[in-house]
Amino acid sequence: MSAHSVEDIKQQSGRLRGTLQQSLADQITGALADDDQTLIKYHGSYQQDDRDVRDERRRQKLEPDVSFMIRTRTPGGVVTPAQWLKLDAIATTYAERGLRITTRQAFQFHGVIKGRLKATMQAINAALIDTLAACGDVNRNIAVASNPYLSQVHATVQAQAEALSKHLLPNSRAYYEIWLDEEKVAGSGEEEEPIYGATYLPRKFKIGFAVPPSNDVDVFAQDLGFIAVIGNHGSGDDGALLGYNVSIGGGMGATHGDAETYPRIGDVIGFIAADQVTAVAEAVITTQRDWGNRAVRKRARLKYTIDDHGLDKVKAEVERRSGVRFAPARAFEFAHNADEFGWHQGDDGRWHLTLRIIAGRIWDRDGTRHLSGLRAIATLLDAAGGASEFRLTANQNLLIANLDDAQREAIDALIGEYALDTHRSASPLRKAALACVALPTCGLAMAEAERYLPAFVDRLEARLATHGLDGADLHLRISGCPNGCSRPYLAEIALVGKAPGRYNLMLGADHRGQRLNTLYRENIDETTLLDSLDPLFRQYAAQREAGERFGDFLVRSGVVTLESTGSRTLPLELIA
Ligand code: SRM
Ligand code: SF4
Repeated sequence: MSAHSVEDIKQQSGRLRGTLQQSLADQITGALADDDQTLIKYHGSYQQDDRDVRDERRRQKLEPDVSFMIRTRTPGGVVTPAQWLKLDAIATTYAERGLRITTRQAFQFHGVIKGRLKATMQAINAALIDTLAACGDVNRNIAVASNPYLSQVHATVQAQAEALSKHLLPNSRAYYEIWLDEEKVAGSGEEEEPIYGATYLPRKFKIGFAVPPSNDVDVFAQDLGFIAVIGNHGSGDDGALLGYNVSIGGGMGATHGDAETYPRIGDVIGFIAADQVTAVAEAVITTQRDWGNRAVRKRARLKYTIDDHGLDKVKAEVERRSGVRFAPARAFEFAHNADEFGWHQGDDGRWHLTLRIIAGRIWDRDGTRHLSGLRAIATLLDAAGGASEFRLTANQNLLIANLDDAQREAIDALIGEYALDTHRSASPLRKAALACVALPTCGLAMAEAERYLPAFVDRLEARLATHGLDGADLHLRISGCPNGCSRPYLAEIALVGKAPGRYNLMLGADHRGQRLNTLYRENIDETTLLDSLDPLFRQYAAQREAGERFGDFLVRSGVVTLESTGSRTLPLELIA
């Protein structure tokens, strides 16, 4: 990789241009020049290589099998049926691993070769979707509570998130010049970046909007979280959006064996009116821009800025910059951080279906025809016109929203025909489980995650069954390394990759995304994983209280202690 620091690369990039044009034109290699590998992230793409063949190619003295991952910027993960069809065509034409729904409601395409990168980007933009700032040290795709049609509040929150996402885009025209052939005008490379400045943020930045009682976006894993506060029954403002509780300093990433890095849940710092969201977001971002650690990248996230400077000081600075004074936080209650599957009806009588997509991967492979099935559904909805939508969830699932009675019937038939009915047939454990991408595309993976999930769930289900826990609703998350892309530290049971076939077993988070789990066993293989869980399942089956969740049981029974990793719950007065 590059000899230059990321800070230098950003500074000298001419507002994210670097030598990307030249790198793309260079036909001698399938890779980009070193510094451009950093810069392309801001355009929504990563250079990767196929790790399944990496060693073999090295032995044969061949260049790594390089290709690119492309990630969309789709706030709240909303696309129309027509856009779905275009994304499907792009996946089929240019990529290798179908469509992948991410844990932040984006689409990823894997395996795009350099020579087809520009055409792929153009096709994505022709679908009226962009990839700008989907990666890099900027605000990333904004996560939003999944169903905008359940109530007017959901729709308002979605609209606000979309506007904020746009507002926080980099100002540079580099993206449009490089990918969309926009003419370069005088002064290009020096555009004003009022929010980011010349060196952008010290690190990635993530925002999520939650609408209680669902915490499907895991709002406390976000650098900046907005928790919608809705008028109570009988208060005179029933169902109206009153404003947001604001949470800052969440983050998952850590490095094995390095106590300087850790997952952290956000702190709720107060309540703001809905029209103060932009001012507060900008103030949090610019505070992090100016106060974040630019010398040590692994300590550069907002969570460390807060721990280094103190929460009160950061909050006061945000108030100063935004001109917004935080009111005391309002009570709130999250019921869960998973998705609710199947059909639901909104306030207005329209229908919404949440489908289970295992680890977010949609393709036709190994006998499945999920890509074809969703194509058939999108074709049907597109032909019907109307306002139906596809919506990705932050739990890697898919919502088909805003349907009438007849469409519901037609879709049900297609769901059956293409075996897209995992939401009906799978156990609660399988339905709620998350796994990050990991091997073979992720350059940082230490162990399998997405590819391992189905087999591990099979084995876990078998163990649960021996204790009569077949239907137990447990939240399992697997990450191939401690970076935590499946937000494993918020799972009741988590496997965090340590080496091929070996994981750290983390236990004891709650099911609402409000409590971190803790390390239970380190660096163990599958047999030891299952053997470690077995006695806990036995104990849980025998001693749990009515309705008690596994994570809560482990804490109550003292199997895991919150102190052991400095995990903490939210202040009780904030929970209704
Ligand atoms: Fe992530 C890096 C995939 C959500 C924390 N993440 C990566 C990279 C780009 C690997 C790399 O840097 O070379 C992975 C690409 C794998 C591949 O082949 O596709 C990757 N992250 C993903 C996705 C696709 C996981 C998934 O299975 O869905 C998610 C894409 C989200 C999106 O659409 O924007 C994804 N990543 C997350 C989340 C969850 C979230 O945002 O809610 C986290 C934890 C929250 C957080 O940021 O703290 C997360 N990813 C990281 C980190 C650790 C950051 C840190 O502060 O230490 C890295 C490594 C890094 O940044 O250096 C990373
Ligand atoms: Fe890759 Fe690690 Fe993220 Fe999984 S958690 S996608 S292995 S960086």
